[in-house]
Amino acid sequence: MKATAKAHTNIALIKYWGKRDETLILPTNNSLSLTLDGFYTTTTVTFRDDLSSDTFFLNDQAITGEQFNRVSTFLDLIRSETQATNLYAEVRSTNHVPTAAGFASSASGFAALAAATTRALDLSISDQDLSRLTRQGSGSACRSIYGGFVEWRQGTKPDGSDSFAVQVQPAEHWDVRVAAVVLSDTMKKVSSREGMKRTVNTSPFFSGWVNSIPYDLELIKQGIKDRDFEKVGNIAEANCLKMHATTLGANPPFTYWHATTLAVMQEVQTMRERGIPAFFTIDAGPNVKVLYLPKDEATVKKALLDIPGVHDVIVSRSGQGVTYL
Ligand code: 2P0
Repeated sequence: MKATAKAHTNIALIKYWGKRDETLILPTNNSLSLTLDGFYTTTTVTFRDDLSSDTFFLNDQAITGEQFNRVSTFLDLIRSETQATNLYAEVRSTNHVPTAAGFASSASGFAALAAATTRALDLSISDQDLSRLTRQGSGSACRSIYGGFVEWRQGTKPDGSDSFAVQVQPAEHWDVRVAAVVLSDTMKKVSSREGMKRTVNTSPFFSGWVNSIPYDLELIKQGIKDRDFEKVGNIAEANCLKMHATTLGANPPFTYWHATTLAVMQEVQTMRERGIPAFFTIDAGPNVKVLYLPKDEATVKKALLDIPGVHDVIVSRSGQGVTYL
């Protein structure tokens, strides 16, 4: 009863920002992401009859507290939903997601955990069911089951049975690159869970955000299909700005941006004025991700590294979905 799975993280081009059910992790809007091959987690799950509780090791360190509880609660969910075992498990994960890069390692982490756990229990489960299950560990993780461009359909049912991700286009469809711009000062004050909740509950801009999603989603999917980089980049950048605008309307208001975040955003816009198609997107933290095409890689990387306050730039191609090792 042992299996190992590998899952990549993903970057949202249409953001998931807001829950309608916090326990089941059901979102208020559809979202769309690109899976990234540069950042991933491998996880081995072993169910053992000599354990009196679950154990979790991350990069060979024993983990306790909130991080452990999220893993153990997720295993409880699989045990109770599938009735496949009542044994406890040893979970060993290795994160190849530099924490400083500002990617939520929870996306690759929960996707790899769900895949390894269901495989260790020998459950035959469709990708859709795996995505639905993974969603309950961390929302954005349900998109990491698949490679390439992926849409998480929010669904309408209260039990969440129709809330899961589907692949829009495989990684091979289009070679789009993403540069993760790592800032020197990356302290994050508001977690994405708390930030989303506060925005849903208090921001008068939240309804505007939600109402704008169907249009953005339709256009970006057409742009991806047509490999129209200007279209996809412009929609992704505008969608990110709308998400971040909702936080300024929250009570108390907050922003994830630092001074260097703005400097990177301005440099990306300057690159465009110089004829280099590059577009930014930002998650629930100060780091910036920049979308660009392969021919511009050297230019984009150099321009970003030259910005004062930028610590590193890590580039990635589009990646594959979950695999088993
Ligand atoms: C996203 N983010 O679509 C958005 C954009 C952050 C900004 O998904 O509470 O770690 O575990 O469902 O998935 C971060 O939130 O939150 C996120 P939970 P998650 O990628």
